[in-house]
Amino acid sequence: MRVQKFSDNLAYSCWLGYREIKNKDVLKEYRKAFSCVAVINKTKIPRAALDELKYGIGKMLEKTPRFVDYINGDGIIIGPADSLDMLSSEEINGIGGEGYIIKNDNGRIIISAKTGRGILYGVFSFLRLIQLERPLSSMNVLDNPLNMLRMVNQWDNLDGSIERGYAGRSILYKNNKIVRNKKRVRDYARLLASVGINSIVLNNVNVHYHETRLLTERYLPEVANLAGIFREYGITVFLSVNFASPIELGKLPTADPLNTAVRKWWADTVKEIYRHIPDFGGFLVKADSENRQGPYTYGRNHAEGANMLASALKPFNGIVIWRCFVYNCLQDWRDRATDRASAAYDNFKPLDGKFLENVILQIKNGPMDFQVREPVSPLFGGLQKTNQMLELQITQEYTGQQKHICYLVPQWKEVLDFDTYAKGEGSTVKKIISGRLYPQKYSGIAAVSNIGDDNTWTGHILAQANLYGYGRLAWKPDTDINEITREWIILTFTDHPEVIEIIQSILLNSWRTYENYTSPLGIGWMVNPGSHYGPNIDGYEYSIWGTYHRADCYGIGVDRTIGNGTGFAGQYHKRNAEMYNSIESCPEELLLFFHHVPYNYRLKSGKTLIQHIYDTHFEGVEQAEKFKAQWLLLKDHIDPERFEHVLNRLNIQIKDAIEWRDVVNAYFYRKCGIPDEKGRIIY
Ligand code: GCW
Repeated sequence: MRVQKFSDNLAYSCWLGYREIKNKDVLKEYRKAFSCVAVINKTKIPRAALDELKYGIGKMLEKTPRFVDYINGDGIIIGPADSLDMLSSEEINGIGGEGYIIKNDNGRIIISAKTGRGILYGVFSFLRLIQLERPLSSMNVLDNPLNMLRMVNQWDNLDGSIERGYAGRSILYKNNKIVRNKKRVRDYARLLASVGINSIVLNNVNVHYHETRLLTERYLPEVANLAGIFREYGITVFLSVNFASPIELGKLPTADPLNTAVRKWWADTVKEIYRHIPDFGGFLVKADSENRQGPYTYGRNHAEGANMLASALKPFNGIVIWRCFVYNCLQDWRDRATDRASAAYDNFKPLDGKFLENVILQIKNGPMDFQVREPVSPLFGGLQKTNQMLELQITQEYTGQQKHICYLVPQWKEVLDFDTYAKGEGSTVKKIISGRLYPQKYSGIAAVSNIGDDNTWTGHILAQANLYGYGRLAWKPDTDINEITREWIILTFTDHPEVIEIIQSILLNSWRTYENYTSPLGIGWMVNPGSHYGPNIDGYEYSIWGTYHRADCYGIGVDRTIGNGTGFAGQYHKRNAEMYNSIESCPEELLLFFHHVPYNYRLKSGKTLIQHIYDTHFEGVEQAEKFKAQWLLLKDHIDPERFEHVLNRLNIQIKDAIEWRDVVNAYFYRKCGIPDEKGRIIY
């Protein structure tokens, strides 16, 4: 068997660089133990798994293992669980559909699973253990993913642009065609599979002219080629569809979901798709949102819309992922009663239980839109009879656009751990989306990807950690984030203790740092309209988008309380509703999300609100400067290319953080006239 070659470029290889093992003793032990591999029942083992095993071991041990038919003594045995006699029935029963086992059987290493996906995940996990230099004796893992769907959403357009992409152009499309050279697509599939991602949506949820035609004969053969590549890595493909397709493609006068001709058009179209891609996953739909058509266009509700597509997909076991990001984007800023935060719940809660079993509602983590800080969407815990999945954003639209370091894994972990109290204490989001709180036929987690054709994939080397961390959390939301972070650093850079400590400290402080110099206490926004980058406090204040801070000369914040405010707090279950409703018990990091607060209000720290705003903005910049000082200490431990890359990005971060600090502080100083207690310069 030949050895598949992957790129040696360090920035490009991300966490799959497979560095040589430096520790002589470990290397010796590994070389002895992993010199040959026996593959049992080869037709059931994905080619990609064997390629990876050979390549990864070859690189880390500088010695390619021999592939043999059987082994007597040391070696690796890889095979389907039902073809191996070294696994106990208990072990076999413990392996789920996509899980795997790695077992040290008297020195021999067994890698096994019940499916091709499981085998792939087992191999990637095994290679990870080697890179982490885990002792042979501890190589015993039985691991199953907790979430069924572990998905990425590409917001790629056919012209090669990426909506909210900060890492170059699309790797999938160029000039309204699917790329001819698909090497990069394969490399991406490999990266995703290495962290357990099992599904991908290939195009932007805003489906424009050309993307609408992905469903047609013109593109389907090439979509099928993409699906073939992802399939090799155990990844199912989905497409985002335009609700108005029957009009645009089918020349029908309507896209009304209850219209017979419309239903037939979708059924025929779906049939065609499955003719090309027999294991096609289904559709992702953004409907009645930000000027897209949807069931409301025809006076129907969202269950009627989603169920129509679900009926078309049902015969092929396809699913509809229906987004809950539905709100009025033509609001009047003068109107204080309408609250965008309430929209998803208002639109979908009344439909709980009305969706077909192959529909999943995809819910953004917060009620607004991927801000640096938001409460968790009350739809989690609100919906109790509907399949649901969580939508996160890996691409850093509102969190520094991959110019700033903003490690989002801690934010996601908070979301997953949030207790909705829907069925009493312990009704966490992670339980809901993994189908452990209510029975759901389908559930899981999706995130908007942060990659493009940049050599680093993510535009910022340290943003690779977000993609990695997303996959690891999606696999098992209980994983300790310190462990994920540490793992990523070792796999990506080195196991040198100082490097681990410094990068870990930078990453784990970065979300708070970004929050400090941008938007305080859950208020969000205050960015330049359109680009969503750079400070512009009133950028959205008098606009149609429903995203206001309501600052005046006395105070700031949106009153979302039950009595006096918009009532949004009342969408939560009692315990959370009460917590958010009272200014005393509302967690301070969300204070301005739920309350309009005077500048001289005293926070728990004893500081006034305005002093807190000044202080955090100064601190934020200082922290960014500290990141740079810390990074500079790593010069001797990191290759020049990646070292310089991060340094350049840090310089941009500091410069832009200063701008943010000064604009925000100046704005509030000018509004309220209260000087900084510490007498620092505010312009
Ligand atoms: O945050 C907003 C983004 C849009 C995006 C939309 C959505 C894909 O600014 O670019 O459109 O959310 O999630 O649909």
